[in-house]
Amino acid sequence: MKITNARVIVCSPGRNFVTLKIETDEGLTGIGDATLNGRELSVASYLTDHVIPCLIGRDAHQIEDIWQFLYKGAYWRRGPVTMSAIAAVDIALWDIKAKAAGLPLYQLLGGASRTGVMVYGHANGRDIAETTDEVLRYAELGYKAIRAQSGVPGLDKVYGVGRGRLFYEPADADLPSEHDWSTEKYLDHTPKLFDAVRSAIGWDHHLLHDVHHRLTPIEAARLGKSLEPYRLFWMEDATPAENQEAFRLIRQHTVTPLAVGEIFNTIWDCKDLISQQLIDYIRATVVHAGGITHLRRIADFAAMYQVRTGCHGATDLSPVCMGAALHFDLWVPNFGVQEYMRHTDETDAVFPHAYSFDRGFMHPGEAPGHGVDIDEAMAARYPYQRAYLPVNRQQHDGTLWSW
Ligand code: KDG
Ligand code: MG
Repeated sequence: MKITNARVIVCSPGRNFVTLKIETDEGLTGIGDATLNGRELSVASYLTDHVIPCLIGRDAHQIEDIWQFLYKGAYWRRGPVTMSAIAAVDIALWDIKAKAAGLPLYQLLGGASRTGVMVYGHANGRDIAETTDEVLRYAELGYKAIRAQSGVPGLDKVYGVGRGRLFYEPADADLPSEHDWSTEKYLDHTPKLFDAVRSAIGWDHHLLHDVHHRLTPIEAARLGKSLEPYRLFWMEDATPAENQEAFRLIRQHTVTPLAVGEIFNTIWDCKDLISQQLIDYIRATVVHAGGITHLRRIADFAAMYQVRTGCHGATDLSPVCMGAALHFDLWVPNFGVQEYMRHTDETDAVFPHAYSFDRGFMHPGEAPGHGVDIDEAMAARYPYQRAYLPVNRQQHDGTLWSW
C-alpha cells in the first residue's frame, strides 16, 4: 500500500491544532496529531517542507522503517518539533494499518490489558474552598483520580487555575502574558490545600498535584515531605528535569510518588530517571514523544523498573492524540493513569471520535484505526490564531522563572 499524498491541516476551534493526513493508493487514509502548543507552525513547516516529500511512494505498512528513516535520516536528532512531526506520521500510519486490518488499534498492539483506562480530571479554584468544591464535583462526575490546583494568596495568576470550569486553557494571549511567582507563598499554601481536600473527600479517591517545574530540588523535597500525610497518587514536575540527577535529592527525602515527562521527547530524556528509579510515573505521550512506536519503547524500558505510565493529556493535545493514547493505555502492561482534560464542544465537533468516558474510566472504542477523524470543512471555518503560553517572573525582583 503506497503513500500517495500527505498534507497538514491547521485549525483553531477554540485553540490551535495541527493534524497530518496521509492518503494511500488503496483509498485508506490516516490522521496524526502534530500539535506543539505555542510552536504549532514550526511543526507544520517541518512536516510540509521536510517530511512529506520523503513519504510519497513509501509503503504505508512499513511503520518501523519510516520511523527510523525520519529519526536517523534527519541527522539532527530529537527535540520537540522533530519528534512531534515524526509522531504525527507514526500515528497516521498506525491508523491506516489498523483500518487495513479492520481492527481497533489496541488489538494490533497486543490487545486489551484492562477493561478501561482510569483517567484523572482537573479540579481547580481561586482558593482552597473553591478547589475543594470542584474536587467534590469531579468525584460526583465519577472520577476516581482528581488533580487539585488552587490559587495562592498574594499571587494574581497561578498555573492550573482556569478561567472556565472543565476547560482550562493556558495559551491565552497573542504574546506571552507575564505571571508572578513566589515559592514561599506556594510552599506555605499547598499543604493547607491538600489538608482541606483530603478532609472533604476522604481516602477513596486518588489525588494528584502538578508543581509545573517551579521548585528547586530541595524545595521539592520539602513539599513532597509535607504532602505525605495526604497520600498523593503523584507530585508532578517537581523540579525541571534537564538535570535528571536532581531527582535523587527529592527521593532521598520523601516517599510522595513522583511523575515527570510531559515535555520529554525521547527515551534519552528519561533514561536515568527510570533506570535509577528516581521516578514512579513517566508522563511522555504519543504526540510529543515520537508516536506509538517510540512511546512503546519507553514504556517497555520503564516496566523493567516498575515505573508506570501517566500520559500527558492536556487540551493542547488534540483528540487525535487522545484517541491514540487511549489505545496505548488499554494495552500497555505497566499502565498507571491517563490525564483527561475535556476539549470544548467546537473541538469535539471538528474531531469526531469513538472514545468515551464512563464513571472515571475511558475506552478508545472499537472503530477500526484509532477511531478519531477530522471534519475538514468544519476545520476550515477555524483559522489559526497565534497564542502563547505565559512566562513567570519572581514576584520580589522580576527574575524570569520556569512557568
Ligand atoms: O502546553 C502546556 C500544557 O500542556 C501544560 O501546561 C499542561 O502541565 C500540564 C498538564 O499537566 O496537563
Ligand atoms: Mg503537567
